[in-house]
Amino acid sequence: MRTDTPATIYRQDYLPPSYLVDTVELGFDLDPARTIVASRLTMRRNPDSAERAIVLCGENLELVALRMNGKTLGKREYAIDDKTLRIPNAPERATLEIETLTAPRQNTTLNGLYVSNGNFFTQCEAEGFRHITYFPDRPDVMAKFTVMLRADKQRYPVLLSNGNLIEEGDLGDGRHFAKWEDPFKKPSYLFALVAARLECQEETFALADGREALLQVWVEEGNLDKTNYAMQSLKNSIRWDEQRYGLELDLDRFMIVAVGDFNMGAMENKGLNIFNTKYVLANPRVATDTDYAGIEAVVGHEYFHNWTGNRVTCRDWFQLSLKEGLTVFRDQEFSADMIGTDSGRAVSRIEQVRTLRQAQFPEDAGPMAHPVRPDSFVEINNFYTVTVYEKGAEVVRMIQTLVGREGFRKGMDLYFARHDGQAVECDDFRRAMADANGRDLAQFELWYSQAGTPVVRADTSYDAEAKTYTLTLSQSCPPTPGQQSKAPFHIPFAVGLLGANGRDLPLTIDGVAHGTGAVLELLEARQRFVFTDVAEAPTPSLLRDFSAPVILEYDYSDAELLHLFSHDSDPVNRWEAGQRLAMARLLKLTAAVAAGAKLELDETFINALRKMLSDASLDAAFREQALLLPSESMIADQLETVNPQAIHLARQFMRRTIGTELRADLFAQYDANQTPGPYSPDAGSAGRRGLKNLALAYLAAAPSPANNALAKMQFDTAGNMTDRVAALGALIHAEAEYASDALARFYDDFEHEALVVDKWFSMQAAAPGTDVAAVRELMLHPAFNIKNPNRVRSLVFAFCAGNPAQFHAADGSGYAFWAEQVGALDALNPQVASRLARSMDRWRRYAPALQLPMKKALQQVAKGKKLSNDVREVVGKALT
Ligand code: 0A1
Ligand code: ZN
Repeated sequence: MRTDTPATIYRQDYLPPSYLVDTVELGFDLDPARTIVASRLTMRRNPDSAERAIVLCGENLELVALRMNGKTLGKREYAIDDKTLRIPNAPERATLEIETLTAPRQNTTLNGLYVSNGNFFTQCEAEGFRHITYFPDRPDVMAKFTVMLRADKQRYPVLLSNGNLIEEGDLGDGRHFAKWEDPFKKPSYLFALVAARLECQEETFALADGREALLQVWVEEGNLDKTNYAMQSLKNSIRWDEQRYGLELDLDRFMIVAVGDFNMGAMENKGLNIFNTKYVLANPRVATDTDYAGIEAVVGHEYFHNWTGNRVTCRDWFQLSLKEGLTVFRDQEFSADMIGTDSGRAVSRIEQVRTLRQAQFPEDAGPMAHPVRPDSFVEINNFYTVTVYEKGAEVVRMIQTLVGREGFRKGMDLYFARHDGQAVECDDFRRAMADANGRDLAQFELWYSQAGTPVVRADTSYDAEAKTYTLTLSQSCPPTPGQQSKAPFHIPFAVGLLGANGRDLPLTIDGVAHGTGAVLELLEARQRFVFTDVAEAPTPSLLRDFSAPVILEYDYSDAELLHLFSHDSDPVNRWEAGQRLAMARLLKLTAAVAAGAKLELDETFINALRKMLSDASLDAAFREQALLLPSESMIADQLETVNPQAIHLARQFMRRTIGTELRADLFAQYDANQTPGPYSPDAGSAGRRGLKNLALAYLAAAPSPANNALAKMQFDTAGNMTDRVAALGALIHAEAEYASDALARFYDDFEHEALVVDKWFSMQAAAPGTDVAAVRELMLHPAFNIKNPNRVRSLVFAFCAGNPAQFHAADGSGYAFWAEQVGALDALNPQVASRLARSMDRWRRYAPALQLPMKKALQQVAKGKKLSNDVREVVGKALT
């Protein structure tokens, strides 16, 4: 029976599986219209369960045959509904043989077995395997898989699955087969198959223990010129995990396959990672520096899952952050180590902080707020969130800050020693870290169980006579859905004190010298820390390196911020000081726009930016970060009532003023940061391009014939995609005459590169001049395809989530468009629809004139007849 209110699943209701599966033999007769799946499961009763029935999950399957221990089961010997197959009174040991039918070509959800551009792929996390065959589809059931694939040889020359290829050959009748065996037991969500016409770049790679592994990157025909960077990133990942964590590749063969239709970034299936093309394909002609960085991070991420996720997996999906938070932390550290300099490490930290503020803090303050380890969900696919991933990574990072790098490694070693081959909980990870280091991390558990972003308020006083400096920290955390009051968190709080000369002062706390930086541990609601022998009234540098994912409140004066912006030895706080200076002004400007008052920007601020821009002692990448303004949505987050147009105008005014006032300096930096010679995506070159292109963007914000000519010149002569899109963006934002020609030319040049066409759509969708009507027009373009998630993200998401001033048009047209698109997408792909639905999460914070049409649009979606659980949960929570 389907009801209107979908069931909520609670973490506390966890029960162990009734039966365990030792081996799985799967046979696939692949046909896009009608694929036959034969499964043979050897099962035994779980001594830890009181339940006597075998319970298998299965959805959208046609059951053809069911045998137990060699005997066909009669209709009365099992019960079946649209989600479950139950065999009551099953024997202690059972061999089940199940035959089912599915229709992969009809599968537009991209979940389970589906067809993309004529090729077969699977996506089984979190609960996709149940769309392929009946199975106890839960991560705590781990089994050994053997897979036989049969398909037409011409059409599907490549047949891949997890583990090792043990046999292949012809079947006659134009079909062929391949048999794969995965030596490691795994949960069903890590199963994968690919049957396709593909080509690969391959290499053998020497592992630390002397074994050799075969590495392959599989792509569609015509893309072998874009696989080098993914292959290089894979090799770097393998090396890094060996060196930093002593973790080796445990397979003889490791494959990456790129697919153009994919709901997420990539998937860590054992030995057969399946990737969104966006995170595999790159060459200088089609990919930007950001794309290259994304490939390195995601290749690393999926590879690192082999240990943190696959060898040790999750007991249940509430534990998702056990693998995701830890693996994001690992990929962040990998990327930072690949840059290899302190300054580069700081830039990656700054980017992480920006993501948190841009996406995670708003989530934690909205209707979908949930703990890193959620307590309940309706649809697990809605919980692949920035909270589980990025905040989860921050939680792991804080543990490392508390126990130190070496202590963290000891904790990891103990974690694997205890749990290799198991399905465990977040608590098991925390316990391993605590036990390996003799630390009490009991209070730290609250980071997993309490939602919301803590606010830490700092107050300071200097006693010149006693030469003491007192820092008082108080913490609080706002209520979140289902959690009215919060207990104090265990917060690592890194600090330094700057003298008037800009240098760090030595720190002494309770008679103990701490060098020039200390990590304080805030455990109480309010705690005092007294620094002694402080020779002068210092400027405090608080929450260095963003040592905890909190909102820090401190009444910095402009003078203190300017001092930190010029001198702080912690680059993250140096950047932060600049962000605070900019934010204060952006908020004033926003109020001025709304009041119709005159807009002004002080010279002190402009001069600070000028100095930063031209400080050749600093890396270009850092200067770029320091000159980037807080985004419109970050500004919105600071306001009680959001007026998106006022925010946009205020920020535009600041950008234009920077472009005007710093014109000469921007031109100078534009010239100074050229990267002659062949393109290389290394951090140094990317940083120079970043600063150069930021200079171009500021110049374009203050359009003039000379500025526009510079953008045109760069567009016409660009030797790589980074420079080309930067120039095109500048032309579009300057509304330069040449912009439409440039857009047309860009399309003509890259019409056959899907990922570049995505850029073409998204640049237009996010442009200030693009309204709903223009987006609707773009949707009629022959290259738009609502079934392709990348394309939908590049147009519909880029507009609804990335163009706030237009999306929130006063006439409510943006909201009506949103409702329409959520509905249309939901009928095809609920996961994608549900993500789009989230762009209205924070509707209550907008001015009353916008709130009403937003609420109406949400209600309209909510009353949709055939709404998926995915979308129902999101809009339901938004309206609660
Ligand atoms: N585990 C993957 C993310 C992922 C999750 C769900 C998917 O389909 C619904 C696909 C991928 C990762 O963290 O990379
Ligand atoms: Zn992951």
